[in-house]
Amino acid sequence: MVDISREKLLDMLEKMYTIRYFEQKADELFGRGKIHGTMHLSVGQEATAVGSIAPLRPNDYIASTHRGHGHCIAKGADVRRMMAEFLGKETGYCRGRGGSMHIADVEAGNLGATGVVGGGIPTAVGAALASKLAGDDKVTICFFGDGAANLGIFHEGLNLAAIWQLPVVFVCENNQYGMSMPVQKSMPVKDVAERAASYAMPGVVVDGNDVLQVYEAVSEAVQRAREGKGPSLIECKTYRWKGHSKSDQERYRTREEVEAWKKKDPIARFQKWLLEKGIATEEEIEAISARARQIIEDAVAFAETSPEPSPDTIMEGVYAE
Ligand SMILES: Cc1ncc(C[n+]2csc(CCOP(=O)(O)OP(=O)(O)O)c2C)c(N)n1
Repeated sequence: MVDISREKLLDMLEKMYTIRYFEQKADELFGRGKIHGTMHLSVGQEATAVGSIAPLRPNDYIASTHRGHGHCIAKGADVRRMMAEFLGKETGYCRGRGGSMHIADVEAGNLGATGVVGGGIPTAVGAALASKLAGDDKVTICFFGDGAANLGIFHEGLNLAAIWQLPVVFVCENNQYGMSMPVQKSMPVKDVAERAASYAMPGVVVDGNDVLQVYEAVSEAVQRAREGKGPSLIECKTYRWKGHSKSDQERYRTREEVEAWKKKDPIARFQKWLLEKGIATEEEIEAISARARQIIEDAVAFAETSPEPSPDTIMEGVYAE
């Protein structure tokens, strides 16, 4: 039995539902022409975001990715401000100017999402260096994809973090593809986690669709980091149900493959476990799901009734003043 309170387990389920419903709603609003640009959905990957962030304290840090809605919600972002940002409203996190890939919430420890693949790695290593120099015991989790693990910045970041023994946990969300490129064709090794050995840090592979496995592995890594024992690399094997972004024709994978992964739904799996262990009843789970739906409905109402940015403010935030 995992060592997590019932209250926390149910909160984890609610966060997973909130992420799922947020993204499904964003997808729908995009289809109705209410959201412009593009976005990268993480439907199917909810267990990696929630399982990784649940072991953190509120003042610990995360650095996110271009597929970061789940990370933001799991770290406690205001879902109403997120939805307002998606709809380009003045009440959004970037006053409606950034869209889905630019949500930062530094007060909540979220150092930001980024459209630059691997861009969160130097940010996270820098934050961890700052924590070490300040002598506080904050830990930083750095999220990135399997594609990012083939970039120079990944190797530079892990190397420095290991040399300086920084309090950072590298969480690779291996969703099997970088855009349309399958991992098997882009890496000579089977697991990204094997690369940890080059930097003398623990490298662990977990089933990224099992929120409890993710939680346990990341908890251990967070503990090590907090005790001054340096970084770890956790690879979560998972899958995104939707295309890479809104412009993806999905010609690189079969419908059967997607359907097979949908059968490994991380939310259904966690619920089954909660029921089997007698931690929650069907009614309680339904209430959690209904609450998450309500959070999203409220967020949409807030966003839709929020003001558009005034054209007079178009130059604000472009140059430092
Ligand atoms: C530095 C950089 N190179 C290339 C791109 C274009 N690009 C955007 S997402 C992506 C794939 C990233 O794959 P992965 O890191 O596995 O993350 P996933 O999309 O699978 O979550 C690429 C190549 C970019 N945004 N930034």
